[in-house]
Amino acid sequence: MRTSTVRRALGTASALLLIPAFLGSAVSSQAQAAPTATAAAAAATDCGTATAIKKKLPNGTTWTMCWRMSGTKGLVLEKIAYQPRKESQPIKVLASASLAQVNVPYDSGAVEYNDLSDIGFGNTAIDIGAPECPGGTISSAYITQQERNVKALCTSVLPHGYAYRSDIYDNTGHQKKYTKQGSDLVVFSLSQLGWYEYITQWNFSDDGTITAKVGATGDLSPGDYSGAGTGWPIGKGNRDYSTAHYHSVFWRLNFGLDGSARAKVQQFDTKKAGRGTGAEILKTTKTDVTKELAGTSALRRWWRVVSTAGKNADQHPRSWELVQQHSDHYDAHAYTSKDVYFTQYRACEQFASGNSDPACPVARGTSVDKWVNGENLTHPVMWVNVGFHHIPRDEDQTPMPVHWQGFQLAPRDVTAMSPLTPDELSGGNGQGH
Ligand SMILES: [Cu+2]
Repeated sequence: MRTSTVRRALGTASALLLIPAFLGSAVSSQAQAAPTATAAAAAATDCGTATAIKKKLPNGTTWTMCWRMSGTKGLVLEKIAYQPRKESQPIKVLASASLAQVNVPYDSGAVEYNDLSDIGFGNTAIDIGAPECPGGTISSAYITQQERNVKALCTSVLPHGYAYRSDIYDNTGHQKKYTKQGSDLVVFSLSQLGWYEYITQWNFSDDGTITAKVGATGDLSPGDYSGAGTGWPIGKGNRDYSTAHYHSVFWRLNFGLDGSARAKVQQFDTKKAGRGTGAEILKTTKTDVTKELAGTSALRRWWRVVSTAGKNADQHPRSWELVQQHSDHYDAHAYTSKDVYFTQYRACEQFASGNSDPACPVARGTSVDKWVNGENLTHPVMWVNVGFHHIPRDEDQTPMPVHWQGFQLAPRDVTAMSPLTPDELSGGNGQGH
């Protein structure tokens, strides 16, 4: 079969797409979390009109943050802090984190969508049903555009398998097995834009790793069929070619490392430097990124944001490393042709493209590539672009299996040892090993 035989119930989101006049007003609308019984808790953690989340995971790590729904950006997380088991205070990581654009151009050249700035992930938020949030808690937010409370956020704790495993000998010569299972605090929201449904998800692991990802599911658009070359035959024979397209997803990360907006950015590259006795010699060099940067991924290249305000117990500055897996960036737009941007913070710069905040000078342009213009980087904002070129397949017919794209922030020297290390091993093995 093919997807055109399926009809989606005409919910709010589908209706939005049919009414072009709606689009203009959607851009400026901001949904706010409704006042609830958790208001007192929010105030206690200084969330303002947002709502607090505080969760202690089974291995002792506590994550705290505030959440709210923006009409355009969807789920916005603020004041994200990480408190490993033996830390007396939460370690502040991010002042805010959210999506910054979802750009979907079709290979046929017929259409292109900018889902955040044109339509909005919060405006199109849909209710999460209890079976979709197993073992978790569903929280509501008032969505202005829909004039109702939407069951917009699922918060749960999910296992993620091995944290570690090691068979080692102790100092009496006895072998001992250390093994631990890890878990994540998982928060997600759902948005229904036309035929697609997007899952905006963040996993906060007990070892400090933050995983941001967007899942696309729902249905292939029955209106976007083309021919061989720009589409893939779906269903019987070679009649219906579902058009290939890109999903370029942007995230905007405003760091507040150890409570300070000031942070440093560094790029690392590893290159061959000759031949050793048994293998190639690889040398890793560090480049301080002191000015705004539009970065391109490469093998053996990575970036980190380094705290100017906090060190771990080994006197290493705390930092968070950007871990990008595969990304197929779309090179037809300047702003989608890079993998990461670091720009000097400006409050009016919130969307990677279609940034129409009147507080931003018109001359600065409306996309993130334009904002990289040589300014000193003292308060860096990281924009992560992860592209996925989706060539449909028979299996993608309704309901389309979720395809995910995202990145991670991994702690690098945030604590002197992993917070999951057993106390008896916490003396470390780095020095004099
Ligand atoms: Cu797709």
